[in-house]
Amino acid sequence: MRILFLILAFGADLAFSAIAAAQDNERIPIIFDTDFVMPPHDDSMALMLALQSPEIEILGIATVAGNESVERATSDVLRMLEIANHTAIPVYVGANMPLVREKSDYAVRKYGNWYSDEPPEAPPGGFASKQAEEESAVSFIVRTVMSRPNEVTLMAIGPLTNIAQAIRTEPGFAENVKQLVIMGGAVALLPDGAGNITPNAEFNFWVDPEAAYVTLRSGIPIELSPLNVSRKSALTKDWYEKMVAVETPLTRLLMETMGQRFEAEPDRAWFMYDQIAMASLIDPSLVATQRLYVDVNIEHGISYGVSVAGREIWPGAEGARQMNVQYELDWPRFIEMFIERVQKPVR
Ligand SMILES: [Ca+2]
Repeated sequence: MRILFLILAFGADLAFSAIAAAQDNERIPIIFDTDFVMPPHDDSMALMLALQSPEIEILGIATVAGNESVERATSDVLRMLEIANHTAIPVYVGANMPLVREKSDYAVRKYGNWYSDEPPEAPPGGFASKQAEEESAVSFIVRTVMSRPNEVTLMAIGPLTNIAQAIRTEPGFAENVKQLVIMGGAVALLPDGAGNITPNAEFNFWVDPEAAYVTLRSGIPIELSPLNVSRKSALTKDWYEKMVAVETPLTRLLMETMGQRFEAEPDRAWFMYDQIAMASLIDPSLVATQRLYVDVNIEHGISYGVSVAGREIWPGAEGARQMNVQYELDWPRFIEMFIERVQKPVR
């Protein structure tokens, strides 16, 4: 009888271990590549969603210049990991400048100089004591993908400079990436396809058009989350108030950094961008997609950095690849999931 009990107990223990292992195996290993800035910027909310989602395993975070300098992206993301109690996740510093362009026109226009010329301002609560790794972002991305062939998903929600450099550094890189989710581009073929930095160009692609061109043509399986799907979102004051109704370190940060925005403009609705790209990896049924060929214009002129999509290859787009292009969003289900995840206790 005692032996039987031991066998049962041991068996049950094995069964529990098997379940735990299965759950662990089912987590999607990702590299989070970001031009991170604290809220109200979208990258930070996309990272909150990833950190609070049991389906996702973040292997490391790579920073890149985009919204702000790579120094600002790095110091803000290090601080966010402290606030979210995830300091074990390594952070790697990536590209400080686009692949080809000397400087970002955006930085020069917005700041009057190249934004790395000045040190970043301190994030909420001050600079983190956690430090970035010595290894470069490109080295980390290449090493991780090549050591786990067809297992790693890249979540790229900034300019694609690091990803393009990884593609060019290692000839076998592209064929060993499981999937690449990109927030970028705007597709005129589908509704809501205007640009947001020039009349037709989306910001991430426009900051580094050559990197977007290299990446989209690389052959990596791509899930593209363009402005067309971002524009199906509407973060209003009502949703914001629901979001911060439960107090956690994350919702406190959202209140500190987003609250003023809704007080100043209570009737305005805000788009969500990177958050949707991240959510679509957790639950692909939140978005509708079409298979389209997508290419990026790298000719200097009025359409520099513009993404163009077609159902067939068109003259000049020879070599463009087909990818999943998101164009529709189940907004209520998306925002409810986002709020539920952000409100969970910080582990
Ligand atoms: Ca971003």
